[in-house]
Amino acid sequence: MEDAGQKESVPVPKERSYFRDNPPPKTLESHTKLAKAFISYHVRSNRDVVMITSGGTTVPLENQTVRFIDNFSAGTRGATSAEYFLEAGYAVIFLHRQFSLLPYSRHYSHSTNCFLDFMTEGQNGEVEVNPEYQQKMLGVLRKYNAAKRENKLLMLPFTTITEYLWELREIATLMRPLGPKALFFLAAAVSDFFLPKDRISEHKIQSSDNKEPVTNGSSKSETSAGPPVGHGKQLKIDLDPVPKFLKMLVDGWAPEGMIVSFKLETDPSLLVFKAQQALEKYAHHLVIGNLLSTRKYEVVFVAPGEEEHWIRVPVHRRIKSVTAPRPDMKALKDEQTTEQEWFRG
Ligand code: 9Z3
Repeated sequence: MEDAGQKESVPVPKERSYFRDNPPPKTLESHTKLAKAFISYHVRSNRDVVMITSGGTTVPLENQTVRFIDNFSAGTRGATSAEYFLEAGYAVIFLHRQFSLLPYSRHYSHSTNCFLDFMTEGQNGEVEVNPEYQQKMLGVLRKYNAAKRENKLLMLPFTTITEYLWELREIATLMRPLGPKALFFLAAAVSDFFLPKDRISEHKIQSSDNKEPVTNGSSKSETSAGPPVGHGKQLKIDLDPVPKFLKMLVDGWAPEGMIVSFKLETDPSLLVFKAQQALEKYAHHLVIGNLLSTRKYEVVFVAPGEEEHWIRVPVHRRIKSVTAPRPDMKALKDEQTTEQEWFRG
């Protein structure tokens, strides 16, 4: 209870206190500089710019992070979409989880083949691309080089949910001069929960109460009152909800931009409902819904005032399993054909 004479404290909105309490990443300044130059260049050339977010966001459990919670995403949707947006003439800011799939290199970096399998040794001991892969690699290489030459692809990595939100806020704000020529394509898997700065332990969380080092294979604590080494404590984690950043993006950071968000569910009966709910709550332009198990060959488009619209890859073009390792390069080729059909709708 407050004293009668005491001033009522004005609550700080959760969104604002999030950025006040969780410091920006060290890379923010350099990324902002790069993004500023990139955006100004494309404002001058009157080009559409899309910010694609891609990959999972982590929630560190320790400040010096040994353990973290992660959100599922390999970055396939984001990296593949980036290639198609570039082909459609957009400049792309690719805000991605570090070490997740990247546009163009994805064709080689995460294939079942080791990248060295694409190489062969030439007659004079030089390294060459295996003739089997040359034609396709040349096509990919040309597109990649064109994107670089024309300054149309800016890749910025993040790891944690906090880094992601800081970068998103900063870059979205920088994109404002683009007006309706700014598009946001939010494919990153964003954690709904996080551990606030003031509750994160600095060091690795210990699994036992023993504080003294073990000597000669026995611990002092084994003879004292504490539990013996090896008897683990339970770890209970109390997470806070991540503030609804989509609301901030739509209303504050990018009021003129077109915003496409993704909704990932595992329960089919929830997907469309949750997508519609997001649309009602945030009033943006499009939600693309997908289920974890079928995300590679079907998605549902949910737009304001329209019937939901499913896009499905025909059954004969689907790869057998989205999780099993691909047995050979044929499967990789099939997957790429599949994704082209997805994009063509
Ligand atoms: C997605 O639904 C993406 O399509 C996938 C792509 C993560 C499934 P992969 O990278 O997978 O190809 O392996 N993203 C989830 C988007 C998300 O987390 N949305 C949040 C929400 O709906 C905020 S916009 O609350």
